[in-house]
Amino acid sequence: MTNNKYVLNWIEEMAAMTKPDKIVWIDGTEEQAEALRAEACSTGEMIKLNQELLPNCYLHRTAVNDVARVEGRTYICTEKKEDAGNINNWMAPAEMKEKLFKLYRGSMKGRTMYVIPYSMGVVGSDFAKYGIELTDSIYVVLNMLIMTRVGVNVLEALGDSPDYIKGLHARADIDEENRYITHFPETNEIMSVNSGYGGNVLLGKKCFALRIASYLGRKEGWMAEHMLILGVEYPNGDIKYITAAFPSACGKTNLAMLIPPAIYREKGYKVWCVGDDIAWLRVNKEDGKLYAVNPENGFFGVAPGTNEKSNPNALHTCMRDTIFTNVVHNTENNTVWWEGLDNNPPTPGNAIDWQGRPWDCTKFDKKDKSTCGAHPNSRFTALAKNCPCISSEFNSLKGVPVSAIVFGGRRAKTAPLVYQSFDWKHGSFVGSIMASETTAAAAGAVGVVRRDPMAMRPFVGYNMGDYWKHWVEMGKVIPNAPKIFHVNWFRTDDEGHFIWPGFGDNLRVLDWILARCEDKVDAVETAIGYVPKAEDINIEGLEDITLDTIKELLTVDKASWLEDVQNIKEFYALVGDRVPAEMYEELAALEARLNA
Ligand code: OXD
Ligand code: MN
Repeated sequence: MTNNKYVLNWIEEMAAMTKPDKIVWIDGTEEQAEALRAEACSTGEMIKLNQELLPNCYLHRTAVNDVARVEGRTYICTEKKEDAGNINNWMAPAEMKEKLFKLYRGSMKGRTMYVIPYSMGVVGSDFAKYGIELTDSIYVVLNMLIMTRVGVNVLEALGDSPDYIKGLHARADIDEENRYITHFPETNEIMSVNSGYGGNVLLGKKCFALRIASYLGRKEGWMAEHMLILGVEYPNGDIKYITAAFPSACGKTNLAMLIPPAIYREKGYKVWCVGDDIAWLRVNKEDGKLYAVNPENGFFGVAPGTNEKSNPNALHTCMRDTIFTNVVHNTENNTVWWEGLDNNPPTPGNAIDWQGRPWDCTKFDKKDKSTCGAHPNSRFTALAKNCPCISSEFNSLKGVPVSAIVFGGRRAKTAPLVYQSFDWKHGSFVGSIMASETTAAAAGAVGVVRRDPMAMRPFVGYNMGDYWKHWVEMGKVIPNAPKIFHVNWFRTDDEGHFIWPGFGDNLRVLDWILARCEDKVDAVETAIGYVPKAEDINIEGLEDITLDTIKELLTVDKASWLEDVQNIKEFYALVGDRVPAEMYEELAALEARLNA
């Protein structure tokens, strides 16, 4: 399919090491995809679901020990340790490769190596970057066909250039002890071994579009961020775009596809989804604005909790052409189910859990994860074009102009519902101090509060301090920069209940944010930034929310912020000596304002 000698030589080298029985090039055609689906079903790797109810949908189960990203085994391999920084795991490239090559050697014997040429971004656009993933997993091929743009046209666009990202994935023995997700940003390489879970093996996503791309973005003057992109359409037809960063499993997919509350719908508001997870951002030379594209082609969404109320658009998106991973198999009608879908789980005798065992829904106990039918991090891989609210700009070559950047976290008390930063530099600081609770998307303890700057803690492909410096520097080269905000949907009352209704009602907050961007509404200056006047958050049609509730949601408790300042100092110390001076200036200024 190509004469590119850089590509051909590399594949030859990788095949000499992994020793597959054969090599198959993925051309992006439906015929080839269909043949691979059939093969995966014949070996039991996938189950073909009810084609009337769920056309072109399949179910896959990963190994029980392989259900989430593994941050502890994710490495950034730069020549110098300080270039990876203290937040990333680091190993010298030569040392890591020696270790990996032992694991790869002969690992594809008796198997097929698939060559997947793919593009992140629309092929041919200024944003697009190309990659080739070699894998011995049909599941990976079929997921990549949904999540990225795959095919011959990628190779044509690449021509005989060496400028592509090399990705090697081998399932090997799915051995946890020898699982490695490794990145070599200085040589454009990604190597993943001993996993079959999406986040570790769909190398276009977190590995390329965030870790490698963030490194490239710094080198080339653009940004790769863990952000959704959405457009709010006003009754007059104007559409304003927002990007937003939230830590994993804080409802990014739900926000990206939100349905406006009735009161907004009646007025003619609409929300359009451009992306739910990753944004690539570049300065547009013509109007000096920051433009965003979603480099992906599909959604790799968390299934549990997705339902007609929380996210009807996601639910409709995954009714066709979808691969479900680690959800419950309803054998009565050959469909799928997960916790939080509806109140009708398949009955005992008709249900197989994510581990492939008979499942009894009557034994389900919310507090005991082992009784779940679907794994808490079970997923749907679905095509963006099937989403009812996909933006008409989804395939735009130039991207969409960003009015506002929104950071968010899951904070029970400290952060108010929304506040605006004073300027870009302060906004970069606000991003750097983001904090949230850990979730099921990553292996490890759940419910522990941790700092997650820009929601990029697991995804920055270089030193976190340098990354913050890049943020500060970008602010100087965007003539018409977006305004930067912070939101917190998760504030709780004294009994631990969420105060804000969230979901579609979050549009009320986005509405205020966009009004600020257009200078249409005042705000109150506080120690942490600009906070809305309570009456400027539209609560029309909200039953349990009064002006006083909004006031409560907007309070800035100086004592807990001063506590937070101490925690931020510790975190900055951990990030180390490349924390830019600008961040310390902002931190000192915040502390001074809080003490004033
Ligand atoms: C994800 C994540 O998107 O973990 O899967 O952030
Ligand atoms: Mn994510």
